[in-house]
Amino acid sequence: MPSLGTVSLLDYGAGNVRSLINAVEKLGWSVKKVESPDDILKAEKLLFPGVGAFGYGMQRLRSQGYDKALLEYIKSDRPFMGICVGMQCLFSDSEESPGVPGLAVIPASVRKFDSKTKSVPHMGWNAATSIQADPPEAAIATLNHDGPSTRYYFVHSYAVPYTKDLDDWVYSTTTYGNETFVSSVRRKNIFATQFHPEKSGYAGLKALLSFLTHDAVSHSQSIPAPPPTVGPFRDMLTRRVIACLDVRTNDEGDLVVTKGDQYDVRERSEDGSKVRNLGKPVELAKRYFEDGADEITFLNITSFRDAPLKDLPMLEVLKRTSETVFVPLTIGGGIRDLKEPDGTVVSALDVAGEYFRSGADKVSIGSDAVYAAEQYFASGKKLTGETAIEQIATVYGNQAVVISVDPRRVYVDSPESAPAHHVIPTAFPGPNGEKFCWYQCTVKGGREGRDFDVYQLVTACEALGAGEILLNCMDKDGTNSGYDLELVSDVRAAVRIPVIASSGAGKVEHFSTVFKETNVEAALAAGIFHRKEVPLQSVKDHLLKSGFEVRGVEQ
Ligand code: 1PR
Repeated sequence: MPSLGTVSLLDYGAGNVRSLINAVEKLGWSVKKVESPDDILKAEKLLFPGVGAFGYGMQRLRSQGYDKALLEYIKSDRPFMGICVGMQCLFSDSEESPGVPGLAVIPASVRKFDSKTKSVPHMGWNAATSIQADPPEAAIATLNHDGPSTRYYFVHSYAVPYTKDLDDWVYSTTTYGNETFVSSVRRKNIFATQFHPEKSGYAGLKALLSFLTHDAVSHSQSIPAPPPTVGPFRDMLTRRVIACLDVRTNDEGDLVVTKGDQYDVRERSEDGSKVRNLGKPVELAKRYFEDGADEITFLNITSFRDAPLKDLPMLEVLKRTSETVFVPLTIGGGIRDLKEPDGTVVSALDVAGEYFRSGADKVSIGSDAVYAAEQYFASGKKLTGETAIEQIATVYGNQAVVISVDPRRVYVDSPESAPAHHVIPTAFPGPNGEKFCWYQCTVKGGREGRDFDVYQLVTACEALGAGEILLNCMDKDGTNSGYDLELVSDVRAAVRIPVIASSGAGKVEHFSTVFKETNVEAALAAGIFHRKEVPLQSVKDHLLKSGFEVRGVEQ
C-alpha cells in the first residue's frame, strides 16, 4: 500500500518508540527519524514522544541542539504533536528536575502527584474530558469520544495541575484521586497528550490518525473560546484486567504459551509429562488485545537458563506482537546480567534496553529483584545505584520496572515463631491448625525458596525505584479458587506503587472481590483466558455491573 504521507519522529533514544512507529505505519503513514536539528527544520509534521525523566529529556534535546530547532519549527506553524514527556517539555519547568528549564511554550509548571492518598505513578486507563468545543473548521487534531467508556492509557508520576488560566491551551482534563490535571493541550499547530495514544487501543489510534490527517489548520486562528468548564471532575481511572502468557519452549522445540498448576507446567498424563501447549504467543496476544485486555504480560518462564542476547526468543515475539497490539506490553523472565557464550557479560540494563527497543513498555524482574532486595537489607538499606532495578528505572523511568513476586505461604503458630519475618494472621489455618503465616520469596520460577519475605521484598524494591508489583502466589496459581486476598491486602498496604493481583482467578466474581477487598489497581489471569473458560469481555461486563470503572472495547 502506498504511504499516505510522512511524519518525522523525534526520538532521543530512551524507551519504546517502536509501538509509536508501528501505530503510525498501521495507519498507512511512514516515519522518518530525526537525526539532526536540520531534520526538524525541514519536517512537515513532527511527532515527539518524550520518554524518561523531564530533565533527561530536556538535556538530550539541548545537547543535540534540538531545543532551538523545535522552537523554530513550532513558531513556523507546522503541525507538532507531543506525547507524555514530549508534552511536558512544552511547559516552563518540572518538579521532577528542579532548575532545568523546559521549552516554555506554555507558562505553567509540571508537578508531582500527591501519593498520600493514592498510588503513584498514575498508571492505567482514564478518561480525557474535553473542555474545548470542537471547532467546525479543522483543528490540529481531535479526540474521539465514542462514548462514556472511552479511555486512554496513562503512565506518569508528574502532571500539570489544571487551572482555568490555562484554558487557552487545555483541550482535555483528567482526574486522578483528588487532583485534576491537563491531559491534552491543543492550540493552533500544537497538539500534545499526557497519555500514550499508541498504547490506547483503537481510541488512541483514532487520536493519532486525526493528527496525521488534519492538516487544514487555520493558522491565523486559534481554537474558538472554550465553553465554561464543568465540574466537579470525576476520577475515571479504570481497574485494569491483564492477560498473562507464560511462554517457554516445549519438548518439540516450539515456543508455546503454557500454564502451570502451582507452577508445574507439565501435563499429568499416562504417556509421560509433556509441557502443556495452549497456543502461540503472538496469536494469543492479538486475540486478547481484540477481546479488550488492558495490558498483556509475557513471562519467559525458563529464562534462568543462559542464552545469547541475540537469540532471546522473546525479542521476536515482542516485535511481532507490537505490530498488532496497541496496549502496554510487559516482558518478564531473564532480566538480569547475561553471560554470552564467549564469556562477555551483558548488563541487565542492556538486556532491558533490547526488550524496550523490540516493543516492550515495561520489564518485570523476578529472581534478580529478590537478590537485590536481600542486598539492600544486608547493607543497612543503602542505595548503590548498581542494581538492575535502579539502573533501568533511571534510564527508562520507574514505571518501566515491574517486580514479579513468586511467593509461597509458610504457616507458623505465632508471630514469635518467625521473628525475622512479617507474619500475618490467617483465616485459613494451616495443616496443623496454625493461625499465622508469612510469605516466602522464591527465585528461579519457584524452584528455590529464600529466607526472605514478601513484605521485605516489595518495600525494598519500592525504595530501589520499582514502579509496580506483579504479585503472583504459588499456592493459588492455576487453582481457579480466587486470589489470595490476605496476601494481596498485605502487599497493597505495604507500598504506594500500583499492585497487580495474580494467581487463582477462576470466575468473574474473583475479579470484583479482589478489587473490592484489597483495592488493587489491576488483576491478572492466565488459565481461564487460555482455556476459554471465562471470556475477557465477561470480566469487564461483570466489573461494570459491580460498580467499577472499566475500559470498554472500541473497534
Ligand atoms: O526470575 O526474573 O527470570 O523471572 C521469571 C518469571 O517467570 C517470573 O515472573 C515468574 O513468575 C515466572 N515463572 C517462572 N516459572 C513459572 C512457572 O509457572 N513454572 N510463571 C513462572 C509464573 C505465574 C503467573 C500466572 C499467574 C496466573 N506463573 O504468571 O500467569 O499465576 O495464573 P492463573 O490465572 O492461571 O492462576 P526471572
